[in-house]
Parts: sequence; structure tokens; C-alpha cells
Amino acid sequence: MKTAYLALGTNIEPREEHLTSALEMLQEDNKIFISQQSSIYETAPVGYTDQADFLNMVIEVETSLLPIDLLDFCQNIELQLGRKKVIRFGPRTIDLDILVYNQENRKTDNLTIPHPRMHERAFVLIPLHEIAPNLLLYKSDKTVSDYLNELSESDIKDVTRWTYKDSAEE
Ligand code: PH2
Ligand code: MG
Ligand code: MG
Repeated sequence: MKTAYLALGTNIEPREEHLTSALEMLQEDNKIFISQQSSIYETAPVGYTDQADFLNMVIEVETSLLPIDLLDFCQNIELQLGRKKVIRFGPRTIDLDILVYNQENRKTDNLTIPHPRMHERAFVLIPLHEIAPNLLLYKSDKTVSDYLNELSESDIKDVTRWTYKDSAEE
């Protein structure tokens, strides 16, 4: 079994349902075991900003799938949950990204691990820090904690713990 970290993101309603469905679909496979799960965060869109806020979270999985098969599995879930790729970085029912796989570094056309932009994204680092603060990234001597400390106040201010209560008040 290998340890991998996956990021989940959604900004099309019902957002929480999309997260729950994706987690269920991952859990149903006997080659994937969810070993840790972060809280859910509501986050302002990064990159393409003219879109709704996201819910983001990160999970740790133990898996016997190879990276490319794990990617395949994740993309299959994205399709089943109705994801349509219209705008790069744009709205999505669910986005499932492999952040880290067994501390391996690899770059192919379809998959680069560790995820090349994760170290600058508060919506990834904050939930990842909850479950793996000491994880080393990019074969460097820097941990998730170190990268999180490098982010500015403005990067982290738009990432807040999400609760049911907030959504009920809307
Ligand atoms: N995903 C993106 C682009 N921008 N912004 C937030 N807040 N959360 C995301 O998951 C996200 C994003 C591309 O995958
Ligand atoms: Mg993706
Ligand atoms: Mg993504």
C-alpha cells in the first residue's frame, strides 16, 4: 500500500453533496482506503476569479493503485458527478487532484506529482496542514508547514472553516 494525498474542490451546488458523493465513491473501491480527512473549507476562487466560492478539503488515502490508475479512478468520479471542462480553472461540480503519491516525483503528459501549484495555494495547504503538517514536498527539505508559513496574509484570509450553519443562513 502507498500513501497518497488528494484534494477535493467544488463550486457548483449542491457543493457539500458533491464532496460527500466523491468520498463515498472513493471508499467503495477496495483498493482505496481513506485514512485521514481534513475539515471542509470555504474558499474564494483562485486563478479565474469570476466564479462562485469553492468548498475544498484534503484527504489521505492508502492505496494499492498505481498513480496513473488512481488518476483514472479520480477522473471517472469527476465524470460520474457531471463535471464538464468548459473553462480552465473554471466552475466544477467536483475536482479531484492527486497532490502527493508515495513521495514520488514524476512528470508525464497527464500527471505531474507532486501537484505543481499546491505549494502556493492556501486552499490546498491549509486543509493539508491539518492532516499532514510535516509532510515533505518536492523532494526538498520543506514541509507543508514551511510552505504554509510562506503564504501572505492576503493568500490565507479567504480560506475559512465551513459549517452547516453558515450555509443555512444564506
Ligand atoms: N481550483 C482551481 C482553480 N481555482 N480556487 C479555489 N478556491 N479552490 C479550488 O479548488 C480551485 C480554485 C483549479 O483546479
Ligand atoms: Mg483537477
Ligand atoms: Mg484542481
